[in-house]
Amino acid sequence: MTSAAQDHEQQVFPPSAEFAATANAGPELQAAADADRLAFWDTQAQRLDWATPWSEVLDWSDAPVAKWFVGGTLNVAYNCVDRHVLAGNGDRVAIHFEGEPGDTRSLTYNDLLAEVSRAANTFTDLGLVPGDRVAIYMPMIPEAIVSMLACARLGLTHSVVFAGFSSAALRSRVDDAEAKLVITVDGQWRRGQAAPLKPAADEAVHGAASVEHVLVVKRAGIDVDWTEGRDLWWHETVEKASPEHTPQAFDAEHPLYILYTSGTTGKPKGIIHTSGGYLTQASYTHHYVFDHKPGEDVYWCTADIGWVTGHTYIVYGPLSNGATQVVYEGTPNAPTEHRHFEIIEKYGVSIYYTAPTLIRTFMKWGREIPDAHDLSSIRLLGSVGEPINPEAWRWYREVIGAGSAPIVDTWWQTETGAIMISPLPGITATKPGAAMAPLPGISAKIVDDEANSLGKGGNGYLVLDEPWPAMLRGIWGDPQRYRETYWSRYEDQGWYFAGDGARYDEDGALWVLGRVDDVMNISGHRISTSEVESALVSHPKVAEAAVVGAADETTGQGIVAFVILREGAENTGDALVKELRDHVAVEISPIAKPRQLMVVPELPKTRSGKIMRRLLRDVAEGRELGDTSTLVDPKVFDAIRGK
Ligand code: 6R9
Repeated sequence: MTSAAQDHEQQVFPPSAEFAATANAGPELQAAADADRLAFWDTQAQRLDWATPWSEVLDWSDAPVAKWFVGGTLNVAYNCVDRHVLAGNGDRVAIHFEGEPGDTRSLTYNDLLAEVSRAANTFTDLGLVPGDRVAIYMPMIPEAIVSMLACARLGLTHSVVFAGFSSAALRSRVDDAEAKLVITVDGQWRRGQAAPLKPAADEAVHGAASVEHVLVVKRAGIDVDWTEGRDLWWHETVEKASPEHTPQAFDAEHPLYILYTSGTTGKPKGIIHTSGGYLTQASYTHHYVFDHKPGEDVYWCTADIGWVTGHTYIVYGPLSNGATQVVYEGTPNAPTEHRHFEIIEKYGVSIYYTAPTLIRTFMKWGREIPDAHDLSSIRLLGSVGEPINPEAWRWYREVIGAGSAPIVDTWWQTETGAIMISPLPGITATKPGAAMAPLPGISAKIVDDEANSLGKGGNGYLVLDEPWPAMLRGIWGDPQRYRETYWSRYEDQGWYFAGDGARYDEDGALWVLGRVDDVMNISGHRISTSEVESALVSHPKVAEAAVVGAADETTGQGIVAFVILREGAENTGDALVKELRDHVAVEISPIAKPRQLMVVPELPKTRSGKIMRRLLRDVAEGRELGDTSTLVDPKVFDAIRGK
C-alpha cells in the first residue's frame, strides 16, 4: 500500500483534558481487568441488584456453552425499572417518545413501572408461565419496550421480529420458537402513511399451532380483521390491568431472549441470550463506552428494537443504568431531512449512537441541514453496524460533533450481545475508522489460518479467545449448528470465530475490515472491500460506494465497484470512471483499482441498512440474483442492471 492510504492511520485524536476530567472510565479499569479478569467481571456484576449472590463467576466446563454468575438470581425488569423508582428516581423521564406523525409522550420510571406491571399481569392472566416464548412484531413505540420488559419480568423469553419483515419471516420465527403470544399493532406510521401491520401478523399466525393469542396495540387507528377468542386489544386488557406486580427472581442463565440473525445459509439462526451475564455487560458497556451520566445525559440510539442494537442499547443497557432516552418511531427524512436534528435540538440529546450508512446519507443530503440546528448539546457520538470509513468518521465529528465530540466506533455482533471492541472516551486516543482495542475484560486476537497470533501490521481473522458475560449461549433448537458456526474453525484452540477480518496497524490500533467473505484476494494481495469503499468515498464526487470481489481468470478476483454520486456531482461517463479508478490507485495502490466501476442511483440494502454485497457479486459476475427477500427495495436492481 502507498503511504497515502495510510494517512488516516497517522491521524490521532487524543481525548481532551476536559472530557477526560469527568469521564466514567479511568485507567484503573484496564488495570483491574488485567490483574484478574474474572474478579473484574465479579465487580461489574455488582452494578446490578441480585436476589441471590452467585457462587462462581464463570463455569466454562461445558464449553462452548458458558454459565456466568453461577447460582445467582435476579429479575432483569426489576433492574431496569423498579430499582430506579425505589432509589427515588421515579420522576425521571425514561423515554421521550417522538411519534412519526408528531405526537409525543414522555414516560417516567414511575410510568414505566406501572405499564410494565400492567402488561405482566395481563400476560399472566393469559396463562403464560416462565420459559414460554412471546413474539413481538411492533414498530418503535413505547409499548414495544414495555412488552419486552414485561416478558423479562415474568421470565418469558421474547423474540422480537423487525416490523419491516414479511409475514413469512415472522411465521418461520414464530414456528421455530413455538411462540404462544404474538404482540403487534394495527398499523405503523411510515413517511406520513399509516401502513397496516396486523394483516401480516394474521397471515403469519394463521395455522401456527403454538399461537394462543394475538395482542394488538392500536397505533394507527385503522380497521383490522378480528379473530374472536384469539385477538385482544391492548387498551382493553393491559390498560385495564393492575399497575401493581411483584417480580420474582430468575436464575442468571434463564433465557431472556431469542433474536434471529441471518447466517451464511438461508435459515436464520435464533441467537439465545440469557439474563445475568448479558445484563452485566449491557450495563457496563453502556456506562463506560457512552460515558453515560444518569440524570444528566439525554441519550439517543437510533436503532430499531428489531435488531440487537435496539435490544442492548435502547432497552437493557440504558434502562439498567437509569437513562433518559429518546425513542423515535420513524425514518430520518419524515417529513423532511431535518427530523433527526430537530429531535436532537428539541430534547438536548447529548449522546447520539447511529450507523455509518445513516452518516453517509446525511453527508449526501449536505451539511447545511445539520448546520441549520443547534446541536451543541451533543458531547459523544457512537457508530455501529459496519466499518466506518475515515471520511464519514471525520464528517461525523466535524459536522455533528462540532469538531470536538469523541467518537466511539463500537464493534460487536448479535452473537456477542454487547460491545466488545471500542475506544473508551476520555482514555483512548482514536483514529478515524478504527475500533481501536478490546474493552477491559474482553479478550480478542487477530490470527491467521494456522491460528498464529498476529501482531502490529498483521492482517487476519478476528477471534475472541476468552468467554465473555453477554456471549450467546447457543442457537435455538440447534446446538450442533452453534458449535459448527462459531467454534469449529479454531476448535483446538477453543476460540470463537467472529467471521470478520481485522488488522493491527503499526501503532497496534485494531481495525475491523468487515466480514471475511468480503475480503478480496487480488493477485495474492488481500484487499478489504471497505478499504476500497473508503477510498472511493473520500473522492469529493462520491456519496456512497459498495465494492465486491468478482471472480477473475487472471487475478483470482477482480474489484467491482458500485458508486452513488453526491448531489450536484456531474456524471461525465468514462472520464469520471477513470478519475475514480485513478483516485483509488492513489489512495491505496494500483492493485486496488476497480476492474469495473458503475455509477448507480441506489445500492441494495437490507432493512437494517447493510449493503447486500452477495447480490452485488451476483450482478458483477453476471449471475441470476439470489434471494432478494430481505431487501428494502428489490427494484433497485432494475436500475443497476440498466447500466
Ligand atoms: C451490532 C451489530 C454484526 C456484524 C459484524 C461486523 C459488522 C458491526 C462494526 C462492524 C466494523 C464496527 N460490524 N459493528 N464492523 N466496525 N464498529 O451490528 O450486530 O447486525 O449482528 O452485525 O456487523 O461485520 O460481524 P449484527
